[in-house]
Amino acid sequence: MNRLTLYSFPFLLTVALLLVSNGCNTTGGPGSGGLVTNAGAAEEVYVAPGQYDEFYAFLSGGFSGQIGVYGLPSGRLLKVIPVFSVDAEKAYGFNEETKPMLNTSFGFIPWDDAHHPELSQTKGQTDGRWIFINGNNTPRIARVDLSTFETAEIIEIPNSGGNHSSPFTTENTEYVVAGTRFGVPYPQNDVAISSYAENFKGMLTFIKVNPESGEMEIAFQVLLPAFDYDLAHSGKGKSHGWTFFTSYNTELKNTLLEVNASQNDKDFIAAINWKKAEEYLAQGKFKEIPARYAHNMYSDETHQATSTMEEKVKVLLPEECPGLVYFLPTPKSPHGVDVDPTGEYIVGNGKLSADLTVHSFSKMLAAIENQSFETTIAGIPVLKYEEVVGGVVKEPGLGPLHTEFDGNGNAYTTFFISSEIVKWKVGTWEVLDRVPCYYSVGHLMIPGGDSQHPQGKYMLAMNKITKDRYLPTGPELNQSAQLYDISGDKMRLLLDFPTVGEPHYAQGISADRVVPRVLKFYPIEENKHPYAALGEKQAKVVRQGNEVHVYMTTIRSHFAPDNIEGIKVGDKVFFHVTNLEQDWDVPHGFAVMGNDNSEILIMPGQTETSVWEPKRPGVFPFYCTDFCSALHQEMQGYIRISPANSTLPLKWSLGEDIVQ
Ligand code: RUQ
Ligand code: CUA
Repeated sequence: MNRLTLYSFPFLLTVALLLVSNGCNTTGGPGSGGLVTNAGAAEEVYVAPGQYDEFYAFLSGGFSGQIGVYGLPSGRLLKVIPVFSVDAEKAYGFNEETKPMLNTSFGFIPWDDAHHPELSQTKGQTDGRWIFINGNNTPRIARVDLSTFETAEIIEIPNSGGNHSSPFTTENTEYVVAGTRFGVPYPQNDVAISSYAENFKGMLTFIKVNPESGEMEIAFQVLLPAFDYDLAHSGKGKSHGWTFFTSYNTELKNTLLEVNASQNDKDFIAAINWKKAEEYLAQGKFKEIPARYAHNMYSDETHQATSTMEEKVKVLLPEECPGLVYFLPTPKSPHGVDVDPTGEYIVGNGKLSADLTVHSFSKMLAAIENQSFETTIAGIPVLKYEEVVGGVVKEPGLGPLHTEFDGNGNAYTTFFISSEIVKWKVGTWEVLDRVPCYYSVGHLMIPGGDSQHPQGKYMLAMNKITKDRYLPTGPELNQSAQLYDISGDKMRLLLDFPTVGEPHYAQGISADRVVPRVLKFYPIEENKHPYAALGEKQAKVVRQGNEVHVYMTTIRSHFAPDNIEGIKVGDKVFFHVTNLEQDWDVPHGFAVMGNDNSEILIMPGQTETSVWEPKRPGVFPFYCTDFCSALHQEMQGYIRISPANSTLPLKWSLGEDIVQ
C-alpha cells in the first residue's frame, strides 16, 4: 500500500506542518518566548528563606523510575523518592533490606519507567496518606507512604504489558487500576506475532486498597480485546463506581502503528462498572487462573522488605458478565481520559482529532438503558456515539493529551502539537483562554485537579522538549515544568523550573494535608530488625561459618565497634548498622573502602545492612558519609582483612587499642 495515501488526509498534513514549524529557538541564546510580562511574577513564586511552600508537587520521574517531590510555587526540589530504580544515594536496591522491593516474577529488576503518580483520596479529596505510581515496563504499581516519603509496597501486575493506564484511584481509594498498553498473548506464550488478532488480549486490573493499611491486593482482572489501553480515570460523585480507560489501536495491528493504528475514525473509551464486577465476584462468576506475580512490602518495624510470590488471579469475561463493560466511541486515538469534578463529563483527549469530545455520564446511562448499541465486540456493547456525546469543544488546538479541572467549572487541556494549554468552560464548551508552553506540553497538573475537590490556584505544565530554556548542558537537557497562576480569568505564566527524569503526570496537594503526618524519626524502641543493636552495649561481631555479622551502632560521632579484626578473604561480611539517634534529620552513612556496593544511609532509629565480600588482605577504613556533626570527619574506623587461611580470632572494640 502506498503509505503517502495513509497520511494524506488534511488533518495529519496540518499536524506534520506544525511539527516542522513548532517554533523553538534551536540556534542558541535564551528562549525568546514566554517572557514573563507581569512584573509581579517573581514575588508570587518567591518563598522567603526559612518559609515553606504552600503545596507539595509529586512529579513522576518517567525513565528515572522515581518520584521527584517539589514545593510550589517555588519549584524547589525537596526530595527524590526511589521507587522502581535502584538509588545508590539512599542504598535503595543496594542494601539487604530494600532488595526484595525490586523483586518480580522475572527476578530482581533494577529499573522501571514510572509515569503516573496518584494521591490517595477520601470522599473525593486528596488525603495526604499515600501516593501510588505505575511501573510501565515490567508492570507494577507502587505505594509510597507519605509519613516517611518512602516506597512501602510494590505489586506486580500479571497478564499485562506496558502498564500505562495506571494507577488512577477511585474516590475513596477503594481501588487503584492498571490497564495494559500492549496487547500480549493470553495466556503469555510463544506464538507468532502475526497471530495478534487471535491470540493477544488486553487486560484491565483492579487492585483493592486496604483502607487502614493501604495494602494492595489484586481483586480482579477484566479480559478485553487487544487494544492499547492508554490512560484511565475513575468516576466520581454520580459516576462513582465506574472507571474509564482510553484505547487506541482498535485496528488490532502489530506493526507500524503510527500509520496502522490511526485508521479508525473512532477508538473507544472502555467504561468498566466495578460495582457490577463486585457483584459478579460475589456470585462466583469469575475464572481463577494461574498467574505468577510478586508482592513486596516494606515494614517500618523490622525495617525490612519481604517479597511474596502470588499464584493466581480472578478474571472476569465480559461475555459472561453483562453490564460490566461498555465501549464509548471516541475520536481519534484518544490519549488521556479525564472526569470533571461533578463526575458527569468524561473528556476523551483524541490526540489526532480536530475537536475535543466530551461524553456525558447521564447520557451513557440512558443509552445503556435504551440499549442504543451500534454493535457488539467480544460481548461488549458499543454505545452509539450520538447517544453518549455530551459536548464538543470545537477546534481548540492540535494534539490534545490531557485535561485537568479547577473546581470552578473550568477545564484546562494540553495540546502537544500546538504546544499550548487551552482553558474552556465545562457545559458550554467555549474556549476562554490559551497560553503557549515551552515546548510541547504533555501532562498538566492542578492540585486535586483530577479529584472532586480541586485546589485550583496553580497549574503546572510538564513539557516534553526543553531546547533553549536553560543554560545548555550538552545533548541532554532536563525536562521542564512551567507554573501558571490560574486564580484569575487569564492564565499567567509565573515560573520555569527543570525537573528530574521525564515527568509524565504529577499530583499536587496543599502542604497542610501532609505536614502533620510526616514522621521525624523512627522510635528506636519499636525497631524489630532481627539484626538491630539497640544500644552500644549490644554491638558485637558474630561468625557463622564464613558469614560474619557485624552488629554496629552509630551516634554522633562514632561507630561501635570502630576496630574489627579476624575477618578473612572469602568471608561474607554483613554490616548491620543501627542509627541510635532520636532526632530529626540526623542520618549517618556507612561506606567501607573497596566494597562493590553503595553506601548505606541510615535514618534515626533505623537499621540497614550492607554486604561486603572482601577480595584481598589489608586494613580498610570505613567512615560516615553524611556530615552529621562538627566531628563528622572523626566518625571513622578500620576493618582488618586477613588471608583466607588465617587463624586470627574475631575481635572488635571501641575506645581501646586492639592488642594481640
Ligand atoms: S503519558 S504525555 Cu505516560 Cu501519561 Cu501522556
Ligand atoms: Cu555520622 Cu557523619
